[in-house]
Amino acid sequence: MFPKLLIANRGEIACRIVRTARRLGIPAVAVFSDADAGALHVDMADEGRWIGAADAVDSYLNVEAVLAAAEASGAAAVHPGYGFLSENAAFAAACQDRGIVFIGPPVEAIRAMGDKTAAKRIMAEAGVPTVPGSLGEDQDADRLAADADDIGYPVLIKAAAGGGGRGMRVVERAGDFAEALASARREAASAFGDDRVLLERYLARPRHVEIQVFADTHGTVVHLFERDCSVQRRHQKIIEEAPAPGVDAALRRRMGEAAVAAARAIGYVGAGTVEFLLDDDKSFYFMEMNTRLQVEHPVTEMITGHDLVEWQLRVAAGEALPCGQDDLRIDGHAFEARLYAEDPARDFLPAAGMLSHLRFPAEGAHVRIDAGVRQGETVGIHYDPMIAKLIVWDGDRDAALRRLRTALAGVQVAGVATNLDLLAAVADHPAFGSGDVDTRFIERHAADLFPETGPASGQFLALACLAVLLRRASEVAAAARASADPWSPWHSTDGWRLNDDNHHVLTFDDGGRPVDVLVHYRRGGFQLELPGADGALVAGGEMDGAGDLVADLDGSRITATVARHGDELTILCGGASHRLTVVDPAARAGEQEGPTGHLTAPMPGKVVAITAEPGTAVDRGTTLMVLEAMKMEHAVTAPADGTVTAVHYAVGEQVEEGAELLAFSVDGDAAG
Ligand code: MV4
Repeated sequence: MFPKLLIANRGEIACRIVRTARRLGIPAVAVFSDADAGALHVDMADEGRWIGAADAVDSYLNVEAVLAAAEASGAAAVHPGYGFLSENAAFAAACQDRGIVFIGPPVEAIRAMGDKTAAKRIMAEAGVPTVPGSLGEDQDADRLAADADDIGYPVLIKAAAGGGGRGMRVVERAGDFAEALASARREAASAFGDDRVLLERYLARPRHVEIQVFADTHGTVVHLFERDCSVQRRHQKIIEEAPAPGVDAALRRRMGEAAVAAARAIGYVGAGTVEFLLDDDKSFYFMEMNTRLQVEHPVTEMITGHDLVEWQLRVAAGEALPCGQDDLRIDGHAFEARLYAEDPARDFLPAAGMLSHLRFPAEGAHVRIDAGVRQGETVGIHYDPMIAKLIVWDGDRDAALRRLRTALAGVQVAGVATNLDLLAAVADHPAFGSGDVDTRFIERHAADLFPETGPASGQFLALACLAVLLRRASEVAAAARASADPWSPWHSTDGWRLNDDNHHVLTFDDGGRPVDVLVHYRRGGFQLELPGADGALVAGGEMDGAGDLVADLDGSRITATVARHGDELTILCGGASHRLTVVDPAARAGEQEGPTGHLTAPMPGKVVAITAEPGTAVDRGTTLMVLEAMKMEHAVTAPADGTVTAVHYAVGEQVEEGAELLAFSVDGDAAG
C-alpha cells in the first residue's frame, strides 16, 4: 500500500478520505489555499501543504501546484476526490508522467467519457441502451432539424461537451427547433467552448438512477447496485438513496449488467458511476459515465458495508477487488441529504457567513455525518457551498426515512442561510415517503416545498424575547458583580419605572417586518404582549452557556436553542428555525427602506443572459439577468413589482461583487 497519500481536494471529501487513509495506516497530506489555512481537513491530516490563493484556479485546480506539493511531501499517490481535478485527463496524465499514482481510472477512460457524444457512441456499440436520437455527425442546422423530425417531438437538444443540464433545450414542436438550437449552441459555446450538440427523444418523467461500478487491474468488474438521485434542484442533487425505490431484482440485474458492460467497453479501472435515465415503463438509457468517486457514494457504502475509498486505494496499488459480484449484497436502505450554505430567500444563491452555531445528531450505526467545517468557521463563496452530508441507514426504506426525518430535525445551523428547511420538506413530503420520485419532483411539489416564510409564530417570538431578556439579565448581573456598587438601582433589570408598571418594548425585524412585543416584568418572569395575541403570555426560563433555552410559556415547558450572531437571533425549536434581528429602538428612527431601485451583483461572476427590457413592467421575482459564478447560474430577480430603467452590463461581461447591474423602479416609488 502507498507510503503516503496526498489528497488534492478540500472540505468534507478531503476529511472523508483522510479517515480511510488513517484507518489503513497511510500518512495523509492535505493541501490548502489561503482560504483554507485553518480548515478541518488540514487539521485532520498528518501534513498540510499550501498550494495557492483562494481562487480555485490558483490552488485546487492548479496542476503544477498540486504536483509540486505531492513531490515535496514525498506522496506516492494523489486522490483527487470529486470536482476540481478529479476528471481532468491532463492532471491524471501529469501524475503518471511524474511517477505519482493517480487514484482513478486510466487517462483514456477519462477522456472518452468527457465527450458526451463519444461516450454515447461507445456505449451504443457496446450494447448499452442509449436514448434514441442523433449524435450530430453533421452539425448543419437543417440536417439537425431533419434528424429531429426523424426522432419525433418532443426532442431534447444537449451540448456534446456539456453535462449537468447546461445547454439543454426541450423542443416541443418543429417550429421552435431553429431558435432552440441557436440558444443551445450559444450556451454550449459560452459554457464549454464547444457548440456541438446531440439530439435525443425527450423522456418526460425520467428518474436518475445510477450504478456504482468498480474494476480492478486483473479484469474483474463488479457493480455495487444502484442509487436514485432524481431529487435535484437545478441539476444539483440534494437527497440521494440506495437502493432505488421501485427497482426490482430483475431490473437491478439488467442495469447492473449494462453498467459493467459500459465499464468494460472503455477498459475501466477504479470507482465509476454509470448514470441512466429510467423511464416509467422500466426502460433505461445511458446518460453519462462519471469517472470519479461521487459525492453520494456513502449511501452505497451503508447498504453494502464496504469502504469505497479503501477499494480505490487497494485497486490503485494493484490489488484485486476485495470481493466478487456474488459476494455483494444489499442490506437495508440508506439516504444522503446534502446540507448546503444556500439562501432560500435569494433563490438558493450560495450563502457566505460564519457558522456561529453548528450541531449535528449523534453518529452511530444509523447516522453518519460527513462534514467539512466546524462551528465557528466561515463558509466562503470560493468553493462549492457544501457544509456536510447527513447519511442515514436502517433495515428498510420506511425505517431509514424515519431516521432521515429525525436526523434532519437534529441539525442546527445559525450564522449562514442553508437549505435545511428544503431537505426537511422533501423528507417529510408524502410523495417522497411513497417513493414517487422523478427528476421533476422539486418542480412538481414546489408549492409544498417552498412555503412563503411567514412571520414568526407567537412561540418563536416569545422564545426570542426570553433569550434577549435572560441574556440582558445575566450581562447586567455580571456587571453588577464586577462594579463598586453592586446594589445600585442602575443594575436592576426588572424594568422598574417611577409610578408605573415595570414594562419595556422589545422590537425585532422579522423578514423586513418590524415586530414589537410589550414586556411586563413579573416576579420570576415576564408577561409578554405579542402582536395579534389575545391576552398576555406568561413566560420564564433559563438559558445555559451553550445557548440552550428551557422555557416555560403559559405553563408549557419548551426547549429551544438560540444562536446569536450580532443582532441576529436564530431560534431552533422542534426541527424548525426562524431568524429574527433584534432592533435597537434608537435605530428605528431611520426606517428601513423597502426594495431598492439598485440591483447589485451578490458575488463576482459573468453575465450570461439578460432578459430584462428597459421600460418593461415586471412582477416581483421575475428573472432580469443571469450571472454565472462557481459553475452555477444565479438569477437576478425583480425585488418587487416595477420596471427596469437601465441595464448596466452586456452578456459576457465580468462583474464584481456589489456592482450595480440594473436600475429598477419599484412601482409606487416616487424616486423612480
Ligand atoms: C434527459 C432528460 C429527458 N430526456 N434526456 C439532465 C442533465 C443530464 N444529466 C441529462 N439530463 C436529462 N437528460 C432525455 N432524453 C432529462 C434530463 C434531466 C435530468 C436528468 C437527471 C437528473 C435530473 C434531471 C433534471 C432535468 C433534466
